[in-house]
Amino acid sequence: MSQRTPPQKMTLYSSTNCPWAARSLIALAEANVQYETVEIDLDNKPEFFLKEVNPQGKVPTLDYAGEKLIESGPIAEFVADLFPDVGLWPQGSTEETALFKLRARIFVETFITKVVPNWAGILFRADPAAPAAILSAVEGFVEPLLPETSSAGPFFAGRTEFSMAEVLTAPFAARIDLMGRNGIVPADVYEKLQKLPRFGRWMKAVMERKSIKDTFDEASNLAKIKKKMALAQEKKTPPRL
Ligand SMILES: N[C@@H](CCC(=O)N[C@@H](CS)C(=O)NCC(=O)O)C(=O)O
Repeated sequence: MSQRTPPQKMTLYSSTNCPWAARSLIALAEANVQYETVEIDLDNKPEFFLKEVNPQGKVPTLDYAGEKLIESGPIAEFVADLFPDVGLWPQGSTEETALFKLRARIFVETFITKVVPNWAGILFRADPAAPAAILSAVEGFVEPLLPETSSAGPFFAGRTEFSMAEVLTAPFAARIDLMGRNGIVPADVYEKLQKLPRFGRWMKAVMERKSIKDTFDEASNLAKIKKKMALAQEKKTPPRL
């Protein structure tokens, strides 16, 4: 299917290994829209990026017809609003729609506040307790919010297509899955995650989604994850006598 042209020119300032930027990449891929990407090296930010694009120096930043939009959540919301037919949010102001949005937002908030800090615990603190904490957060908080396995689709609320619930959480789920497949999340923990009936089904479907396959550079992310973990490990090592 040919890509749709946006109403105005779009340029996304992004970084391959950033899960927040991945939210924008996924939303734009779901919308199948044309845009330009500028890869920002976060370890060596170009001067023009800080001066002309985002003085905060953060990705994602979306340039929409000259207006610089920041923050991954609002950027994804903007894409969903600009292309409502994509269905990232259900349309219409019905009670059903309002409840879907509310529940999806609770799901995203739960994922980000309960699971992501433990994922960050592996990455930035080399915390040996973090993988088990991911499992218990998913089991305790995320699993009950996902649809039953008898539902038509594996995605949030039993949908067969992505909604904003996936756009905003999939980058983190994909990175946890990658870490599981590469032994960074230990095999027993990863296996238990995969065997959770709802989450296991959801995560598998997320990884098979075209917008994830097209936007997630596994080799680059894995290398960066290993580098960050090595740095975290070094900091934890007490100085030699
Ligand atoms: N709240 C922001 C977080 C974005 C963020 O922290 N991006 C990181 C990369 S993953 C970044 O740009 N870091 C560069 C810096 O903070 O200097 C969002 O959701 O867009």
